[in-house]
Amino acid sequence: PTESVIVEMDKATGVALLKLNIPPVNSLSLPLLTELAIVLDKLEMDKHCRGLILTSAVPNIFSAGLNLFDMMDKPNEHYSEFWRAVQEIWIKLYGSSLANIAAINGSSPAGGCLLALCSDYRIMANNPHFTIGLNETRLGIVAPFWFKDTLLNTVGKRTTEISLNLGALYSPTEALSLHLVDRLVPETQLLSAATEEMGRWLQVPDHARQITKSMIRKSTLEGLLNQREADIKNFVEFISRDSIQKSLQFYAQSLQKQKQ
Ligand code: CO8
Repeated sequence: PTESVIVEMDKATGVALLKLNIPPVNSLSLPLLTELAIVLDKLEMDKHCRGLILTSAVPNIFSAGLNLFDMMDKPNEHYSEFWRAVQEIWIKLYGSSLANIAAINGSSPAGGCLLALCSDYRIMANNPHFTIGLNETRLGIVAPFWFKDTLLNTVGKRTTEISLNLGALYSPTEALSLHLVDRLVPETQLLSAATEEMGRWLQVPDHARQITKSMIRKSTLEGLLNQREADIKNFVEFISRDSIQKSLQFYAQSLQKQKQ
């Protein structure tokens, strides 16, 4: 069977290249989130691993975000398990002690954008067909406070206000100008640019970089850690509403229609 999370470890540098590999769109389903959590734990515990480059093995798509079908027409127990798994990935990635660079080689809406925002540095392929952003409101749903905080910490309050309210998806050039991503490179140079950038991060002694990272991100992480159960309850209550289910169904159908 093909692996859904491919990890290539460079033993010489201690840098792991992690590729999401769930065609067609790397949507974050419960099984994928569960596997990703195991992989991230292993890397975190590996004494030789210092850095993580996050990318996609699927052409033109970094990640389509959360799997819509995990949020549709399911019992509340499923919503609650799914949401706990989403929280877990954010806690692990945003709180990772590894230097983490996102090599964004395709579109990256919603949960896909969140994954990239967890990295320390984002490099995106400069292809005008790719888009990135937290577009939740366009689906009639609301990005939770910790999605908002992650964006806020990256781009500031005014850009967060505009982009979350509008559910805006940005081209690479726009994303760069808003500091949603840090650098654009031609698609063919993405991985070499990410590897080179990683070199810069690994020049800093790990302990100093890790303590600094934690100092900057700790209070944001605690925001969720202190109320995980309430956040799950809130999600389940919201997503199981008839009106929200209708919005999601409408959106899922519109994705299908675009193809016809
Ligand atoms: N989940 C499940 N299936 C998906 C998803 C998804 N997120 N995105 C696309 N698919 C499916 C499509 O339905 C399609 O299925 P099929 O082949 O059966 O028709 C297949 O994947 C391929 O999709 P496209 O034909 O659209 O592929 P393109 O290459 O043309 O486009 C895109 C790729 C740009 C990724 C496009 O599919 C897209 O825009 N997808 C939707 C992305 C999106 O809006 N995701 C939001 C998910 S919500 C989220 O992540 C955070 C939620 C926070 C919850 C808060 C609640 C309180």
